[in-house]
Amino acid sequence: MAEGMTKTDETQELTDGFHLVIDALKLNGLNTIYGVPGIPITDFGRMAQAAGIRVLSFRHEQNAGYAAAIAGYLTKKPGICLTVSAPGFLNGLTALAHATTNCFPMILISGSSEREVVDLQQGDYEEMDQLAVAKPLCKAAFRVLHAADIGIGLARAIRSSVSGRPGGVYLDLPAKLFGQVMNADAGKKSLVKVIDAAPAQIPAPSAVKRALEVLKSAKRPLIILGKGAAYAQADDAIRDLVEKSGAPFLPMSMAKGLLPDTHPQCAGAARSTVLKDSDVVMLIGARLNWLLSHGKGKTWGEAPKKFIHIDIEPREMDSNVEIAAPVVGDIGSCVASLLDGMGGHWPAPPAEWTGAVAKKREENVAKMAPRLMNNNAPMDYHGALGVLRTIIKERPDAILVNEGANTLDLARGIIDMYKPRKRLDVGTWGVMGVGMGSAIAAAVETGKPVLAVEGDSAFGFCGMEGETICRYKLPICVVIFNNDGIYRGTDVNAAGSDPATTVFVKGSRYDKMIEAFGGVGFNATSPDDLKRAVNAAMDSGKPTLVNAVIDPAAGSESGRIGNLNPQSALKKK
Ligand SMILES: Cc1ncc(C[n+]2csc(CCOP(=O)(O)OP(=O)(O)O)c2C)c(N)n1
Ligand SMILES: [Mg+2]
Repeated sequence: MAEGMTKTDETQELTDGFHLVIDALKLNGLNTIYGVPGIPITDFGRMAQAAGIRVLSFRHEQNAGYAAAIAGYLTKKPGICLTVSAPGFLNGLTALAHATTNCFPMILISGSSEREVVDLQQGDYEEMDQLAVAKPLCKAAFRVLHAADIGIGLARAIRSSVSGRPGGVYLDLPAKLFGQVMNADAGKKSLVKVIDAAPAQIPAPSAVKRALEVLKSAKRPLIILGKGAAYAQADDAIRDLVEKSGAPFLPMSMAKGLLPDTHPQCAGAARSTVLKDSDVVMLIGARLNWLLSHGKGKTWGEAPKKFIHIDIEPREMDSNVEIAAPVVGDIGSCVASLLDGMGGHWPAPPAEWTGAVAKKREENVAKMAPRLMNNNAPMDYHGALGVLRTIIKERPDAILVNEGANTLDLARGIIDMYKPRKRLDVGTWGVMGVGMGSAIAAAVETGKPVLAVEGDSAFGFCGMEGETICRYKLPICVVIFNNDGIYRGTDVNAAGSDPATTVFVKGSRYDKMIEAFGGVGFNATSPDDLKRAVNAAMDSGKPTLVNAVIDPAAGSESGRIGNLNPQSALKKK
């Protein structure tokens, strides 16, 4: 008789830890799991699949974790990643930390070894105090020891991941828990359906009033949209606010498309001008971190600036510079309150300002245009990206995944986005290797075609998931910008022995990798080739990998952020 059971239990229907976890997930509408099987969660995966949960098996937990992270971003429900103990857990942990840094809701559920043995450090199979390891790297971490607590455990994990500022949560499920048996009725009653998991957080009316006063005082207003604004799914209200304000807006990378990049107020192509010359800056779900040069220094110019900051996390305020008007609340509620307060007649910003921004933008767009039309072979970034830009324009519903250095920075500037949450990239940390996990989750969660534009180095971190893409027959076209290396393919090792640290095998044929798994491979040496190959892939919806041959000398060190490389004060001899 199982521990904790009474005599009468034997005649009653029973359930166990396996089924309680499955039932708890389903009760809360969590119907997809991204993971890698093994002890102690292999049977759990099988049972979850049998119970109607979609369980996607990856080749490496880190990629499953990145998939769960972006699933959370796209759906506002925690993405679930499932891993085995110690090594699998650690592989998933990078993605959990990435989710937390990016404010994506995600739950890493990991099997773990026996507490009694782990705590006495007696050398259990895959022994590790996973809860302690996870804690500093996520928003919250929980362990469930009793089957009767599974419902509460998952409820705490869900609420922690999505409420307030979303983030990653770790849920530790020791092997023994899965096999624990309890009365089925009591088990059912122990489950918790989380009601209103991310409650609205309404901003104070006085904060809204203050923010509108500051905005109204602006001669040169600017609105910056972050991925928090895209996450909020308050798309119509955000568009109304931007349009009513008449201010130029600058989308951060993953906020592109919240309003189309071709919108007359979009200042994407006049970024340096608006950052330097604006006098009032309203940040919506964007943080003043390194990506915005911490709100100070050369990028932001000399003129005094006032910041209005809309964010759900009060501690974000004044994190880098003084915030004149903090508005704390969820983005949807904040934007709705601001719109209310603006009323019917909001004065347009001075035409001198909006005109100057529009002029700069047109100049920059015109300067870029001929470069995007070149048909050079081997291709440069502009020729190749010019083609992909048109393909996204013609297929605005497709999801664009993007990583690399030059491949990322140039694609971000060149490829216009037209709809919200269609651009998925490396996020706050600039992580290489998020591409395939993001592409898989994007296809699975939205059912839309995916175009993944990948540096050859970036792809190397996650390329084995090409098999996963083929196995699940996902409509993903991967384009590898193959410039033979990291940043460039031209470095030479001065010592003359091994290859230089930043170069790969020259002329590699990544297209052959996907053919090994039954996918379609193309080798594209010109923009015309690339156009044909990608259009065919997007039309067919078949797993495709295009090896786009890029001039190895075309890129620059670290793409657009070469200035972050440390320099020695010692002059070279
Ligand atoms: C996990 C991780 N490891 C290492 C890096 C450092 N890094 C930044 S960009 C990059 C690769 C850039 O090369 P590639 O993807 O080929 O793009 P390219 O500039 O050549 O177009 C690397 C390794 C990183 N950002 N993330
Ligand atoms: Mg490269």
